[in-house]
Order: sequence, then structure tokens, then C-alpha cells
Amino acid sequence: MKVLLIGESMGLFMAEEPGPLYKAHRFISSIAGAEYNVAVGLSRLGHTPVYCTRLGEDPIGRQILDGMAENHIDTGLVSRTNEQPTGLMLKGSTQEGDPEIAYYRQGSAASKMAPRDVDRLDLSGIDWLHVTGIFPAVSDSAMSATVRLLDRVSALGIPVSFDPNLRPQLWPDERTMVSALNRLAGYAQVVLPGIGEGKLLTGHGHERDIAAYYHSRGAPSVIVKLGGDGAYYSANSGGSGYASGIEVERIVDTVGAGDGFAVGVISALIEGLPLSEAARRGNAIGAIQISHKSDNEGLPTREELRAVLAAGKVCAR
Ligand code: KDG
Repeated sequence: MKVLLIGESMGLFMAEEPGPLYKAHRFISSIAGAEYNVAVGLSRLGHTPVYCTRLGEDPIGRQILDGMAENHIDTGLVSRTNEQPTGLMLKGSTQEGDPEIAYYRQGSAASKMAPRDVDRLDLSGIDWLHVTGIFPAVSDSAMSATVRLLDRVSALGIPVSFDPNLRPQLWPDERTMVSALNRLAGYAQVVLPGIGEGKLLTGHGHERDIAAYYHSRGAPSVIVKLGGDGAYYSANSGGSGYASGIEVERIVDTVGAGDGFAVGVISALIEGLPLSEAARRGNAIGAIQISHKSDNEGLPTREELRAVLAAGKVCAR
């Protein structure tokens, strides 16, 4: 199945030794970007991700393009420019909790995307669109491009999944972030907030009420991610419950867990599995993801996924 993603992928430099980023000397180079991570994960499971973005005509842009090709991501909707650089991101190494992050993406090539860039996209053959709250946060024109794309795919009846992926540092203030993300969620068939995100976005403290909030705004399905406790899923048409968490022997890096979760949910739904199974697969891929350092290199093949689902846990590598 063909899944369209729109986003910004960046050069990622991961510190090798633990400690604050400003003291790091050695970095491993890789590729970041929530939508890129989801694209890699879908491709590993045999689907065809089509990635729409804009890259600089620079070495990082070239590295990302090569990364897409290696991962069998369709690059037909990638454009390149000499006018702005590709964005960058640094990530610290930590033994515990979320790693330190520093962005160098303001004014990047992707941030200059605008509605005219999505007006000319050929959407024939697209089965699904996945949107996160990161790309629309990078600039006003990226927000407008996202809305234009959502309008276009909605008119064509293409289903949409939406992961709010809160990045407060990319928004001018919390109020703007909350109203923009809830507006975007209104287009989605499946909304995928983390429990903390859901609380902030809806003002409700319980996963059931968060799901009810998005149902009342038109989303047929909601899955609230509960971290190690798994996920709560709810379908407007009836059917809700909990998918229990998958045990992880050693957490290496929490970044990208939500993207892994989205891969599980989208792949399951486009394969016709029920929402409960989508939540279970989301938990499994999220768990695999946090057992790896890179934002996307650990994403599983179908065999690896099957093994984790059968074992109910991810063993330390
Ligand atoms: O979800 C993982 C992403 O956070 C990471 O790959 C980079 O897209 C990114 C961002 O903006 O934080």
C-alpha cells in the first residue's frame, strides 16, 4: 500500500559519549525526522512510503536522498534547492530519560514549503496520509501546506492518521500549538496522542476522556499511548480497550518511540486489522524502537516484528 508523508528530514548528529551536548566531541551521523522514521518503518514492513519534502543542494540533503533510496522510500515528491540548507539536529547521549536535543532548522529548505508545493502533487494511487504536528510547526507556510494537503486528500476520501508529536520549542506559544494541532486532528481518521500530549491538548486527565474529545471532533478512531503501560484504543463505532505494553529489557533511546508506534498502527490498519491489533502492533514497534540508539535504524522487518509479538518482550541487544 502507498502511504504519503509530508515532513522535514534532517541530518542527525548523535553524541557518542554521555553528558551535555556542549561537551560532546564525537558524533555519529544519521538521519532524523518523525515522518522519515515512519516512512522507513513502513518500508521495512513491505509498504511503499511516498515522502514529500524539500532538501538543500548540500551534502546532508544528498545523504538524506541516499538514505531514502536505500530504504526504498519513493522520492518522486522530493525537491531540492540551492536557496536554503537542509536542517540539522544534534542529539545527546543519556543513560536515563529523554536525550538533549538541539535544532538547526530555522529557515531550512523544508521550512520554506508552501501550499503551491502541494497543489501540484499527483495523489493518484495514494492509500493513506500520515501527518505529524512537527512539520506544521516549522513555519507558517509549512502549516498552510499541511492544511492544503489535508483538504486535498480529504476531498479524495484518503484516510489520514495524525500524531500530534508536541515540540513546544518550535511553536510561538502553547495556545497557538494547542489550537493548531487540534485543528489538524480534526481531519484525521485516527488520532495518536501520547497521554501527556492528550492531557495538554484536550484539558482532560484520563485516556477515555481524551479519546471522547477527539471523537466529538470527528475522529472515528483514537489510540492514546500510555508508555510502558501500552495503549488505550477507542473506536467511535464501539469497541475500546487496552493493549498491554511490551516489556523492554534495556531502554537505549526514547526518541522515535511514537514514530515506531505510528508505523505499527498504520501498517496494521492498511492491512485490514482491527484497532485493537493496530494498538498491539504499535506497542511492539515502539518498544523495539526504544531499544535502539538511532531514530530509525532499529525499525523491524516483518520477521523481527513477529518474533517480538510472539515473545511479548524485546530482549537487550
Ligand atoms: O520523533 C522523532 C523525531 O523527534 C526526530 O527524529 C526528529 O522530527 C524530529 C524532531 O523534529 O524532533
